[in-house]
Amino acid sequence: MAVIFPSRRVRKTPFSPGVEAAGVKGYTVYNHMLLATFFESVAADAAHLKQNVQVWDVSCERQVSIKGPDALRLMKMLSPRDMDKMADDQCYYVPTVDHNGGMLNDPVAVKLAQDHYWLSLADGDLLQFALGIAIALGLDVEIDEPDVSPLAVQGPKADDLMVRVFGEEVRDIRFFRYKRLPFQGKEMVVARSGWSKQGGFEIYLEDGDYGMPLWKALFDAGEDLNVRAGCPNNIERIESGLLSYGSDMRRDNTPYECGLGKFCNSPEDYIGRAALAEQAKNGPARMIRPLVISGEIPACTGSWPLLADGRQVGQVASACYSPQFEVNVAIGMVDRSHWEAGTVVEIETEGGMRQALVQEKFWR
Ligand code: THG
Repeated sequence: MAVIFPSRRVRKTPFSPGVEAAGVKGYTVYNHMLLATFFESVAADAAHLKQNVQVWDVSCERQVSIKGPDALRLMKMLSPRDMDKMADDQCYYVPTVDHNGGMLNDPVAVKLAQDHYWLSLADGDLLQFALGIAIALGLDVEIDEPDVSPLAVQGPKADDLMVRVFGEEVRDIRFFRYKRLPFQGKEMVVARSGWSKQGGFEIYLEDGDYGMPLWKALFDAGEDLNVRAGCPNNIERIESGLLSYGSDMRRDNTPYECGLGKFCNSPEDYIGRAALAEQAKNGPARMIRPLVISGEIPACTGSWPLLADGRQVGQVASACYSPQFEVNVAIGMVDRSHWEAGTVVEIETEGGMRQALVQEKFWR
């Protein structure tokens, strides 16, 4: 494919000079911003990630800042997840839905204060939904997209690298918790989270001017750890079952269909609650399932229908060959009639029909 032109619409990030210098080979656009897709090859990047440590420019995980006296009230309307149990230093994975229970986004919520939250977005303009509700209800909140750019440090050696830049304290950060730690005199939110199952952290850079100094400090400190520039890795995330909003699920899916029902535990009357009541009780009619596809498969650049007896029983929007597990791994949305592990279905790829087997679990 041809190159992508950055512009005011297709934004660069505070770390773009580092990503370019590291030899990025592919970009996608996510929240109107550049996101790298691979450096060496997706497979080589995945192998390196599983053994070492990588620094990922995930600035495109843009924050919606919700601040003010009514911040918690708005968060409770946006979140199917019980916000009352959220600790002051906690992050929550929060499926957000519309009035029909349809997925609008699956952000990570970060609680900065009782009256201040960030929603760290997947690809979608959730700010406009939040703003619309705040305006319609006359809520006393300020909603904006601040100059906050997450940088992920992922892989089994992430703790060792982060200690060298932020100090021993990083070891005590629990999963989906954060600490405010100084870098060159500037406090940064450092959370144990990230879009891989290899462990690691996310640093929420709150001032773009510190971007390249932070990038450089991590690479200088990690030379003997074989640190490399990386990015969310399509092989690793499919193996791990990490969902990509817009691909694996969209507004025509509910959190229950996405396997995110456990995050719908709010006692409050959030937007979409009534619409989800039936699925909360009886379960969804289709669900995200891991699949193994036989034979050779082309790159999955759209979605492939799942068929059984000539009838469509779902679709696959993420699939690739896994060098580690030596099979084609895939994430499907599969009808109840065919979602049980061991069920054989057919997949219609651009390269022809393939057989696929529904799996018990992902490869995490
Ligand atoms: N980190 C931050 N922002 C993000 C992402 C992130 N925004 C975009 C995207 N990723 C949002 N989607 C996800 C999907 C999965 C997870 C986080 C964000 C995730 N899930 C774990 C899992 O499924 O095992 C843990 C969920 C939990 O137990 O709370 O990490 O990655 N800042």
